[in-house]
Amino acid sequence: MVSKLSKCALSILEIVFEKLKTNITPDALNILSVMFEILPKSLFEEIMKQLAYRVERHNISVIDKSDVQDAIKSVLYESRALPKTRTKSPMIGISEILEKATKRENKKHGRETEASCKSILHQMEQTPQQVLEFSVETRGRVKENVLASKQRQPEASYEEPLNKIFNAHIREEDSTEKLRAASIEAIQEKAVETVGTDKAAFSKKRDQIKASVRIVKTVPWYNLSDSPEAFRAYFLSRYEKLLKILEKNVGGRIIESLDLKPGEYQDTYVVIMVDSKEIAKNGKGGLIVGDDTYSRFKIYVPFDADPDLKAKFDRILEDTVIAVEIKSVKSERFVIASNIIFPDLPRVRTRNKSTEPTKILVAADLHVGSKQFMKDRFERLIEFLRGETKSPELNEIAGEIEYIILVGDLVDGVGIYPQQKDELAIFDQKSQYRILAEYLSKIPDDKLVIAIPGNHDASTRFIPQPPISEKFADALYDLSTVQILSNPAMVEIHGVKILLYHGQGLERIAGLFGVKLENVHEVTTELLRWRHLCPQWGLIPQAPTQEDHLVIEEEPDILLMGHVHISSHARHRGTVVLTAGSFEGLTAWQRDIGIVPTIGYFSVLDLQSYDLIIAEANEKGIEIVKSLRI
Ligand code: D5M
Ligand code: FE
Ligand code: ZN
Repeated sequence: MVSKLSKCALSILEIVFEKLKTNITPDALNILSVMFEILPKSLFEEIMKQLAYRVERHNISVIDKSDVQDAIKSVLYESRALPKTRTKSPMIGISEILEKATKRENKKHGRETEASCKSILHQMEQTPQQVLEFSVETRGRVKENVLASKQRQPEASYEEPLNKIFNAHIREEDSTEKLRAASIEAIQEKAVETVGTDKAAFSKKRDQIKASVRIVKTVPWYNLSDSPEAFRAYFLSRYEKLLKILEKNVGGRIIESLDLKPGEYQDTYVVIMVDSKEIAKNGKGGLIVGDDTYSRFKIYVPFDADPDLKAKFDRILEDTVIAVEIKSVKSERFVIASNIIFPDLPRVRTRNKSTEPTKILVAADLHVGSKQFMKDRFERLIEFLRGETKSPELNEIAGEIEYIILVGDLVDGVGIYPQQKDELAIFDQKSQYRILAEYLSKIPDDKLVIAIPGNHDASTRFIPQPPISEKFADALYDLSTVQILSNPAMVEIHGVKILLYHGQGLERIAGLFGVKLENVHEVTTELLRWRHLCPQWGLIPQAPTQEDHLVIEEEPDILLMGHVHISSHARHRGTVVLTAGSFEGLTAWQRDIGIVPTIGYFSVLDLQSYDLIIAEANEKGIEIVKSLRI
């Protein structure tokens, strides 16, 4: 079997294992050799890195096949090699993946690979699969015996720099303060630097820009641990943040499960993190299993009591935090509900608006570097921003746009999913950013570009994603007109609070609710109800950071997302929610999953009047698709 490994794979193995003075069992080597054969090189290298990390961390001196399996699972879990319809099981369908790969490879390599894959599949099935890191099950267990006690673990547990493994290009850890200072500096630079002919006018405008942007939140690079303590701290942080919001919403007292005594109740609530829900056997109600910080208990939600209750029950996702009004308590561990309250936005709220007319332009998913990057359409967009269209009306709109907000997937990246190389035109991420920077440098200097990473950018593969790595996107960092923040991030422009999130998980949430992506606006507003950008753990790669940065703590006036490649707009309790279209054409992968992208679509929103324009950049130029006041 060793002979099947090519020179390259052997040299990788040698480097890794020589350095670590580790032995490798023949069956482990066997699995690796097949993985080398059937996976793209970049994925194989990630697997080797992950393995090296495990060896280092667990002090392993002999690598067994289960170590290899774990490493493979972790890496595949991060990549798109996941089966498309993953069930609730945290296990990635590794046998499915191998099976598919075998079928594919059989065509190329003939029967030998088939035999070896089969034997490996067999071996894997013999070994009980271990629980993945960051899995739902890990979370479940952690929550069960950990949320039930209020003590946080000491912070010392955050010493494993996991990101070192998952992101070779990691930057030094920055403090939020440092980032803020840097961003203010960048904006100040705009104020002093003068370009173009009308220098005085530009510099005056830049002064205004400087005065009108405040970075409310950007997530710095983090160190990470997959220990139970890390999960515990993460979920406690989520619970506590949402409890604070719920405390304002409920019109009664909140009690802890410790104080649940049998009897009837009024104006009394428990606040739980949902573990699971199901329709009760009688079909007339729902059952929720949830935790507060003391214990796990069951809640029965009678649908006949209030027609709203069924609708509310349907909206609950796992790991959301909700308040339940208690009708009665049957036993210490069984509550009958009379109402469900979501953290949500307040019903009555004054939406912030700018005191002067100013517009933001929102675009996402440029995917520079993809064969499908719609260069011509993007050039029409830049022309529009330069006020160089044939339409005086459009040029006037462009003149009022002061901020260009790009919500992720700026470039296509490299090795983001298996077989991506077939879709790539530019194979090096640094060059992809360089080309993007070239385009962005053509935008007039009196406009500020604010950009965040998406799952294709050079940041972590988990959310939250720190700002794009400077090492890869140096060309962007060199532009004083570009400000890069994390995903998610919050800025305040002219007093208007804007939450930026790439949108990872939207496709999964839509799937859970049976909503087609064309109707994504039906689920985007749900994020505001849950006050969380992706509540159900495990839908997408998520990091158990010390603090849950995905909780929507401050009430946003505007929530901007991309990712789904479909333009949408919605409004919930005064907050505008937009998803941008894409500047990437339909890829084979997207065709497979049945996505119909709105290509070349972008939005322009006035922060004073909340007039919204949805427009399309196409071969002819810029066409306004829709105008409305939102
Ligand atoms: O996402 C491109 C499109 O693919 C977008 O509509 C979301 C969808 N997408 C992304 N990841 C997944 C997974 N894992 N399953 C199903 N659909 C997905 P992009 O991020 O640009 O590749
Ligand atoms: Fe995208
Ligand atoms: Zn994306």
